[in-house]
Amino acid sequence: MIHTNSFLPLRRFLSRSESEIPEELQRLIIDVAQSCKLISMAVNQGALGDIYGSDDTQNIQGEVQKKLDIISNQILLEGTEWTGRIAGIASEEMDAVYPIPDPYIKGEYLLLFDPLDGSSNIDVNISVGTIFSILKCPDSAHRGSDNSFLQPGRAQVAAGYVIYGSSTVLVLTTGVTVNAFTLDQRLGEFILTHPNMRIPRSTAEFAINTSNLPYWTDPIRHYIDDCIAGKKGPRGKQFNMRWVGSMVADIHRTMTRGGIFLYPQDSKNPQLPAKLRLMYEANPMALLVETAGGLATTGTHPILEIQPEKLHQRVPVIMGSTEEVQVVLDYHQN
Ligand code: AHM
Ligand code: MG
Repeated sequence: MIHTNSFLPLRRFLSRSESEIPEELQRLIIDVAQSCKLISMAVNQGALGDIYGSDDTQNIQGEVQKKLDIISNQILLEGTEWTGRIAGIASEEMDAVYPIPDPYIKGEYLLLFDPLDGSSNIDVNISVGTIFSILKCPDSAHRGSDNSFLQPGRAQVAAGYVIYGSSTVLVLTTGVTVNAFTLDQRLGEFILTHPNMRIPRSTAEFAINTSNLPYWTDPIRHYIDDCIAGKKGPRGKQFNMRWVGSMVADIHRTMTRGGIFLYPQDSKNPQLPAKLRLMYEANPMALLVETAGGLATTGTHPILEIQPEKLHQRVPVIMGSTEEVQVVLDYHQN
């Protein structure tokens, strides 16, 4: 009945993909997607489920953990640890690398995730998401150790996010194209709905938390001043501004209709000159954005080239439509 050429569930898409995705990687992506369906169900429960509010715990970043942060982390661990496909797991919500427990077999991949990004939006019913990154585990005596995770973003073999919004959408790349799949709630399947996503090269929409303005560096302040100056300013065009406060939602809008997303360096807290985490937020998003034809930079370095020094490293993030990101790079150079 539904077997038309345009009906392509994730599993079938992966198996017939142009880039010959190794079978174990296909299965791992499906495991992650499966866990995200459960997270989506939990998110949808809202006030009917016991998911709102905070726990009495803090993560390694000193942030209070929301109940849904912990639930989502647990769902992803339980959905992937037993499969024999991964050698270790790293998460925003866990201080150290999570070793695959006995008696499960260790596999050849490393999985990293921010289980529930945009936590501050959970209790107010605004879109949140899951971000994930998959690396090949180097063959070494210390398979799955902290060091085996410290690979630049270019080494990612797959990356994606799932947005829990008005619909649940998985956006995925294995480095060749970017494709989005909408969760069909009746079938319980992710169905290809946005093949080969491309980010428009130019834009007149920026996303930044302007309450941090007093703490930005000069290039960022000048760039935003010039955007706000509109048609009469040096940019000569009217800009629009959006800031959801969930990176997944802000990047999904950017991926879909173009834009520029900035969480730049700031001096608000000298201990934390950047907010977003390199390995499970910036890197997967940068791979998606660049594969879709956009650019991702810190302002001075391509994000995907950074050699990580620690698991929870933070990094300034500027990404989106190529021409606009290039303008920000020019502000930094001049
Ligand atoms: P989280 O992973 O603890 O949710 O924090 C990351 C989030 C991003 O999703 C979002 O872009 C940013 O923090 C919003 O920060 P702010 O509240 O400073 O605007
Ligand atoms: Mg996050």
